[in-house]
Amino acid sequence: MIYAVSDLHGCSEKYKRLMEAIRFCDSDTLYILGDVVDRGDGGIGILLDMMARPNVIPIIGNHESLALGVMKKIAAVPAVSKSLENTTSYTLWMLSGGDVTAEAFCALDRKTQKKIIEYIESFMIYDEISVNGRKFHLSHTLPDYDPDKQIHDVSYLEFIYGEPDYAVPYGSDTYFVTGHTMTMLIDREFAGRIYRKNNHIAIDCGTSFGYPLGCICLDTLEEIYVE
Ligand SMILES: [Mn+2]
Repeated sequence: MIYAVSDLHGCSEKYKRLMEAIRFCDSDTLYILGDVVDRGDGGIGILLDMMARPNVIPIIGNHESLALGVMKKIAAVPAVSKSLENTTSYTLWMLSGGDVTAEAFCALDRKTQKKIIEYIESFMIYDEISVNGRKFHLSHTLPDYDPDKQIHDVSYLEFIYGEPDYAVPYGSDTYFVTGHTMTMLIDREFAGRIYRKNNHIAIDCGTSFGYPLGCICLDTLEEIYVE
């Protein structure tokens, strides 16, 4: 089976419970649509687990993008230095809940730090797959709807910071699976649940704010939730 989940935000216990709930095995594939780190303190632990699983396919989110720049600087010096604390990227990361991730990253040995950097650098920006005759586009987020815009015209920043128009179907024969925007902010009726409307499948249920972690099986469109 092929599954998709997003915005784990350091909630490593929910990640573990999800893997148990879906009985994730070697023949399965799990897409993680970004924002693994920050807010909750288990982000680095989740990344280390993901790295050891070739059948987990990571797609980059804005939080990894932000973390990556700072992680590279931290890996070049023994810890967070005073000069680093004064940089815009570090301040932005801290304002985005990166303090717990920075702390866990600094506690790692240099070799593991480098492995994590290389791993994040390998994250895809988006993927397009067919499962059981259904087409899926998977990315952290999408830009505003523009009928003239092809997917290869979408910029990296739009794929990690964009604000999709969930009221508009972006395609007639493709499901657009995204995270980044909590479903309760799309439509309050979907608070804590996966949003499925207009060929959109929005899967960030707001787990880092206490809502369940939502996961969708792309073979069956079954929704799985763990508390
Ligand atoms: Mn995001």
